[in-house]
Amino acid sequence: MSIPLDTSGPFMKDYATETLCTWCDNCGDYGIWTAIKQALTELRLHPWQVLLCYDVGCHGNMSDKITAYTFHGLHGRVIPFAAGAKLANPRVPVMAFGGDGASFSEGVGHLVHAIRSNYPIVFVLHNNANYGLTTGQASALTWQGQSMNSSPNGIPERTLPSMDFVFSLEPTFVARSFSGDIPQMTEIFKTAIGHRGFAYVDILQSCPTYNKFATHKYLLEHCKPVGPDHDTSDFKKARAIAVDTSKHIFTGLLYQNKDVPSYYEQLKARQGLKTTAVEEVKKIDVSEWMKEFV
Ligand SMILES: Cc1ncc(C[n+]2csc(CCOP(=O)(O)OP(=O)(O)O)c2C)c(N)n1
Repeated sequence: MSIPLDTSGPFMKDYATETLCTWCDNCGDYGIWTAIKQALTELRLHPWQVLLCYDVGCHGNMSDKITAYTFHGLHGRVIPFAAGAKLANPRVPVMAFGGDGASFSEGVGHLVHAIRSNYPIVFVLHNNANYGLTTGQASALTWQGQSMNSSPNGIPERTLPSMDFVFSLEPTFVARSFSGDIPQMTEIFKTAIGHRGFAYVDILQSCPTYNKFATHKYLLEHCKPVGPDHDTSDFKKARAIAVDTSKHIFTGLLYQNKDVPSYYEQLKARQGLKTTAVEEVKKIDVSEWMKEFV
């Protein structure tokens, strides 16, 4: 008996582009890129049904290596772009991607308020613990004492405890994976896209060129998926296992609260409306105002 071919799609190849990848050999961005395409395909989302927003950095160069609606913004500013787009058209799943440099220095204020506001978007942290694109300067997440290109004698500051910081803001969704685990990342992205509010996804990303401490091998040896008994609704426990990486780095869906309404759901002016803001502005005739600019 022959098996009928599924011709309905979408397929991984629909997300491909002809642009050559310029990431270093063995860069963790390859794994993250693959998992995103896999997750969107498994959710049966077509490239024209999703918006992928990129920050500036090595990871940001993914914006032209994937077919979808993509947006490549300014360094540290991906969250406001992504949130704005989602609020204008909440029917479209929106994912925002940022490096640890962008997200915990330049754009840290946006991250704080995105978690506080519970914007209904997915945020993926490409956590390679350095500023990759500008050739390996220390970020707030570089391990203390590590010698980096900007600080050959080792960085003096404490490493920012990013997970504790995120949990202190009472997030509604926190997951962690590493760039070598494509099946786990795929599952996490799928769950994150289905989350009601702001989904924070920390991907520990190997950077073979500049990060000589949290290497692919190190991550492979230390990352440990949470077991089936892990209670994702237990905030205290999730925070504790997220923060304590002394023995294992626990990965998987760490915490989810499905009861907190998203920012959009809280907007009184949007309640009960069947239309989106994008549809509504189309009905406004701006031709008279535009004459001022001619
Ligand atoms: C406001 C601003 N500050 C600094 C830069 C320069 N810059 C471009 S990419 C980059 C490093 C990006 O590092 P990260 O955000 O961690 O992403 P990665 O390259 O590691 O993926 C920097 C400092 C910039 N473009 N804009």
